[in-house]
Amino acid sequence: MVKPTKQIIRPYGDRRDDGVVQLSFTLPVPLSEKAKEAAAQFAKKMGFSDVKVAAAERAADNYSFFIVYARSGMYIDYAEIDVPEVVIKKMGFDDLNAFIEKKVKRRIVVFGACTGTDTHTVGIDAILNMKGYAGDYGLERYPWFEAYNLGSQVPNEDLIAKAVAKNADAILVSQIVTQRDVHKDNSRQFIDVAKAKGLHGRVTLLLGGPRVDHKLALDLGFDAGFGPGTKPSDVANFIVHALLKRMGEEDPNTHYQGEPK
Ligand code: B12
Repeated sequence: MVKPTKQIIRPYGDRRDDGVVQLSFTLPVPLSEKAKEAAAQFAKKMGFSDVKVAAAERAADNYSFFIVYARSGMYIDYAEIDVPEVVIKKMGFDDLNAFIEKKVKRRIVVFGACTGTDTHTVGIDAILNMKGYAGDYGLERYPWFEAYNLGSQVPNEDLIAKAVAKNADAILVSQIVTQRDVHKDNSRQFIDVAKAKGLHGRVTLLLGGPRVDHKLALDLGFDAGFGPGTKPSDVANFIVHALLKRMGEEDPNTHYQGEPK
């Protein structure tokens, strides 16, 4: 393989390549000049130079919040970075519905829930609910999707059983709480059950949440991962693409990088 040409990059503050970054953190001390000096020394200990404490505020009793500008001598070779990404050419609402009607010739069935002990529903609602998110319709609004949103704290087994009963094409798992990596443990358990039921490779399995990215989802055994800012149309387009691929009808023009083989 031809090695890519180096592409060295550094952070940009005032001038290109000056290495200036902005840091924010909280220290467990009341706000004072001494606290500001502690924040500056902490930044220097992290290897930064030209440290300036730009803002310091009381965060709570005995806690202070700081914004620090500082310079780093570090750089990154951007050409060396290789990360899987969901990249598909998106179709709009009407075009995608017409495309499903023409190519799939039936409604696409999707099931979603926030599973395990997680109570957060806003993320999965954003993707599935009629009203949608950020000006984008949710999957319930698509006439060519049949979407079921089971809500929060749904056991993985229940989500899978209900999805299987309706011959679902895709299952959407939302994981918001990440304390002690509970999202990873719960997601692994979901994949174990999905494998035991023979769904792996047959049903599109999607993971989403604020600490989820495509690489993590692939590593855990899902077909794709979606993080903060995901729009329902990103998910709708991905599901259609994945389904056509399984049907052997993949449109080469909508190819995305990083998809699992
Ligand atoms: C609202 C909220 C709540 C509400 C939830 C109400 C509800 N019905 O959902 C309530 C008050 C119930 C709540 C409870 C708790 N919460 Co809370 N909560 C939040 C808060 C403020 C907003 C979350 C939110 O709605 N985001 C908006 C949505 C749109 O964003 P999103 O979830 O990231 O979803 C997007 C993407 O991630 C993606 N996506 C998400 N899921 C999926 C799934 C698929 C398949 C796909 C494709 C995409 C996708 O698409 C969405 C749209 O772009 C966050 C802090 C914050 N500002 O984020 C804390 C936060 C998530 N909560 C937190 C905690 C700790 C809790 C509690 C444990 C607190 C407690 N001690 O009781 C409990 C949870 C108990 C439990 N068993 O789960 C922590 C989690 C920390 C961590 N690292 O895990 C946070 C980060 C707050 C904090 N900084 O401490 N919470």
